Amino acid sequence: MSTELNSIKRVAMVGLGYIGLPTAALMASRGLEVIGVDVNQITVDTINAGNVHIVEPDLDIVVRSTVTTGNLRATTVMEKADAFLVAVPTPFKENHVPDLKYIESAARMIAPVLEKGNLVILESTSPVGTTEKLAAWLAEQRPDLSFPQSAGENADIQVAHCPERVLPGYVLQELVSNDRIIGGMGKKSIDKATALYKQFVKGDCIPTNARTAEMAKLTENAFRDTNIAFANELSLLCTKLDIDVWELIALANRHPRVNILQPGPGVGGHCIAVDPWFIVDSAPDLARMVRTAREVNDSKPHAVINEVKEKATKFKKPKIACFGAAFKANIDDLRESPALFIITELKKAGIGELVVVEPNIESLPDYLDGLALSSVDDALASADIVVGLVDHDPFKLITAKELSTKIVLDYRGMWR
Ligand code: SAJ
Repeated sequence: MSTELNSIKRVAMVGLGYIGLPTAALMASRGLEVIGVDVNQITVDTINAGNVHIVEPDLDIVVRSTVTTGNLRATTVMEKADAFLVAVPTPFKENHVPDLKYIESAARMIAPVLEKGNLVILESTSPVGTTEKLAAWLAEQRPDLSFPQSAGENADIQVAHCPERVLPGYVLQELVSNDRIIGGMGKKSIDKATALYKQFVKGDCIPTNARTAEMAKLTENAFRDTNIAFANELSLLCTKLDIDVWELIALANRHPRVNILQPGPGVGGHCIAVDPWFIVDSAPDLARMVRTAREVNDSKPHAVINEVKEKATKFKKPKIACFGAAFKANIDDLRESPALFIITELKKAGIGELVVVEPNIESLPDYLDGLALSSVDDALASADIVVGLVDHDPFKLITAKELSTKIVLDYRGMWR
């Protein structure tokens, strides 16, 4: 590999969240000098003290060791670097229109310190065309430098999109083992980005252009969303037809070419429930299946709420225990959680007495004021209706005997 390609020694990671921090720590553990840049002073202070602000297996160990060796340092102020990686949120605004304001402000932070020879990589999941927008925002602020959209291979600054594709709960492992899509704005950016990722990725680094890389990431999550929507639709059909949906899917999946995912109380998190809308927004008339899958999955929590309410009518003052508030099993992340939405709506409805069991968090959000967290045993001791919302490992240990006197609504198939 040429010296120019190996010239990345100092990396700035913009955004120290669920993706940025593990990636920054991993790169630092491979000997790169990594500056983590985040707008949140508390996040920066926490990391510089060798601690972490998110729950992810082994992340605390890697952060502590790389902060101790000095390879990882956090700051709120942008500094010069050889490569800039952007891992900021890409949420949507009203009507599911993508909101690129965090990428735009990352561009504003990076532009003043850019120097000839730098590489800028967008890792955030983004609508098609965002990498080109990022390059345009940088060019606007630095007319003294050339960028790939106008200067191609000879540009002073190279720009690429290398989407993250790691599963929360397995981030450090998947950052190394997953294949990485390297979507460049030209060959030189692909080569430079590949040289950087090769320092810590064991999977293949697969070259493509930036637009295809953007769409590939959205396609992966839309595929999963569609498959889960199919499972969720089956669960509604099975309730009506008096069939056990878990048994049905297990049987269908015995076919060598069928692989249906699992139904649940809805699809949550900040990826699968968001990213397909970026495809819909780019071509609303064409993305009919992607939109319908989103609508099916978004309707599932309402079906759950209706079912709980209906069961509750059997009691004067029902005691309802909700098991799980996170968006999926064995994590602490409440973002876009269907379980939390269901709990919130049940509380608003004011039916009976509500308790929540969520072993991965210390307290519920403030707006659920008055709702306390309960232990598994206390909740089981008093509940008339047990609602299984998240299949956390400790919940799977609850026995049929413990549930025998309860009305059980198991939306994860963990107590069958
Ligand atoms: N879910 C089901 N049934 C299933 C699988 C999942 O109801 O059979 C639900 C989960 O409970 C959760 C939601 O779907 O509420 C999303 O969970 P997930 O585990 O499918 O995905 P995420 O959001 O944690 O991570 C996804 C991953 N994408 C794919 O598997 C295609 C991950 O690889 C991406 O990196 C991540 O999105 C991302 O950052 O985009």
